[in-house]
Amino acid sequence: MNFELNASIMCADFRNLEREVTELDEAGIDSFHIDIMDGRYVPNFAMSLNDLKAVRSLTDKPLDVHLMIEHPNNNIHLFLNALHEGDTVYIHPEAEYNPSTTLQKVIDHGMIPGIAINPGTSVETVYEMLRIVDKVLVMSVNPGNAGQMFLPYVGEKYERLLSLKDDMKFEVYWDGSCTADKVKKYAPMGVKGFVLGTNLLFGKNRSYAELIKEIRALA
Ligand code: S6P
Ligand code: MG
Repeated sequence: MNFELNASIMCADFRNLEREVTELDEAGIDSFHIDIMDGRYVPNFAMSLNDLKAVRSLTDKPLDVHLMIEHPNNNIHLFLNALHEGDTVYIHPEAEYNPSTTLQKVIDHGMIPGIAINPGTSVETVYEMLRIVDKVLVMSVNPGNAGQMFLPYVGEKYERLLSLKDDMKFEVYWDGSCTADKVKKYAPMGVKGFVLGTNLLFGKNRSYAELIKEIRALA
């Protein structure tokens, strides 16, 4: 089955960032997921612009940048200028007065536009934007931290979005508490990619090549 694996770099060992990125790259990861936080939209600081630039310089694979910041339109150009064409930028619609204007900036820079949907945000709230974006990152935990528990009420939202994706032309991605049972169940249902953090990829004392091979064999 064809699905993408995205490595959540905020979970990597930052003392050895170059080694982490290189090993993941060589192990066949599909993209690098970069969690940018501002301490306001979410109660944490994970990665920021310089970290993104460092990862961008260490690999030719795509980056998917998950902006958990208030009013990204104010300074999104800093991120867009640091990226390559074809990288993905997700914004949280709740964090912006006019999210479609911000998404248009992403498109005008040659990047792939995406929205990230919080567990408490309904599909109805973002419905019109589904026609603008190419990717929808569905959060199965509240944004801000790795290693949280899956919120079961989000399951219905994945199913609803999967039923809309072909008509409205977007792909669905999983972010938060991605475990083996979720890959097994949701990859065959049509989830296109999974963000891998502490549950499946990091801190295991096993090679990324081995882990990625096992995850790909789940579905
Ligand atoms: C959370 C962030 C995510 C996490 C990732 C962690 O705010 O957007 O990308 O880093 O989901 O995965 P795990 O397996 O530790 O929950
Ligand atoms: Mg994320």
